[in-house]
Amino acid sequence: MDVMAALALEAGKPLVIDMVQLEGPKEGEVLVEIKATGLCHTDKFTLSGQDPEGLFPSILGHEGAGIVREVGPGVKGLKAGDHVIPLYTPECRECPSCLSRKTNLCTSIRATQGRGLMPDGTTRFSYKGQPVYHYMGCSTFANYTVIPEIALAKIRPDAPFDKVCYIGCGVTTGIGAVMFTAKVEPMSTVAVFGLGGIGLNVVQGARMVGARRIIGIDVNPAREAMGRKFGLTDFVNPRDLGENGDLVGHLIDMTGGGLDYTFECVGNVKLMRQALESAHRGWGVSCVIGVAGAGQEISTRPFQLVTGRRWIGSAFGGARGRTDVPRIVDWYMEGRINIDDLITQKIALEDINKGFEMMERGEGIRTVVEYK
Ligand code: AHE
Ligand code: ZN
Repeated sequence: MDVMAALALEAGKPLVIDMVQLEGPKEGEVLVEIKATGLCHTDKFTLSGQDPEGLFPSILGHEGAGIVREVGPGVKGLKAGDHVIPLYTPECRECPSCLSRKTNLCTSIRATQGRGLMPDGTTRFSYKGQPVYHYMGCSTFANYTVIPEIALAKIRPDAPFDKVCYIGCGVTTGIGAVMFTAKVEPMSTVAVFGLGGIGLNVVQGARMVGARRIIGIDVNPAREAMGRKFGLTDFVNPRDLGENGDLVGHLIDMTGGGLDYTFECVGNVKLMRQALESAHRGWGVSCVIGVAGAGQEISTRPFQLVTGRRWIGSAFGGARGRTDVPRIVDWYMEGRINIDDLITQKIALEDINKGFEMMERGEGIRTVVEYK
């Protein structure tokens, strides 16, 4: 079938909006009509050419929501008409990782997913007769896509696509890192490095679990007001500390010894070190969420770890997608989490490059593409 897509033909070039061809679902796969998709920094990162797994030509996008239109042979848990959120971290419930109960990083299809292919090693998309790669197993920058059943969370039918698509990445990544990965306790102190589309969700997650102090750190002063709306109690702009300002020392002074939990939400390795070193001696936990460019490395003095700080990381907020994503949709529908105020732009697919330009300029928090 012909579907409309934003194609990433080459690294560093704008996306091309055009008709592409999509084959129907094969064994264990599902055809989904995507109704809305968020634009995430990771799409921009991969488009820039910095993602070692980045493949071209491909159809990017991994933060979507839509409706099942057709199921392939062997699909048992979904039927046409079901509302779903694609999962770049699937949940097969059968692989050693899923069965371990120690991680959300299902391994059953990770190898083919990382090579831009469906589990059988082929692609469903093509353009001008040439294969086009899938992206993160989702490819939500197309109005129809094919996704394995194990990478789809079935959600309630009354949830609005243009809001809950954000649960497909940013919301779950931020709130989940607090609740599922770090397991922040009530009355904790928390610092959030980077108040963007992930960081603000860390802030609201920290508020939900009853953190008593939530310090936001961002070089953009406009983020303070938004942060306070989501639960920030303090805001620090590192630029206000002067050229050689000591951010770590400042945070340690503010908290009388350091934070119980810190979260790095930017993907900047210097910030990751500062986040670790501003965690409290003896028990502070620092969680890396931001995705750093190819070849980047983190460092600190071993002394920081010997003295009891723990450095951890979180992918998709530690959420088991098919189990946890429908619950998070419920939280939104019950008014427990705020997504509406984080979606600052809604655009048509034709304007997707303008959406990425706005992201580049740091304008707004989340842009959502709504398919007509
Ligand atoms: N090549 C990676 C993209 C980079 C990456 O690390 N992605 C994060 C999610 S960022 C969401 O905005 C991730 O958790 N990936 C899961 C994994 O298994 O690598 C990719 O995902 O394709
Ligand atoms: Zn994302």
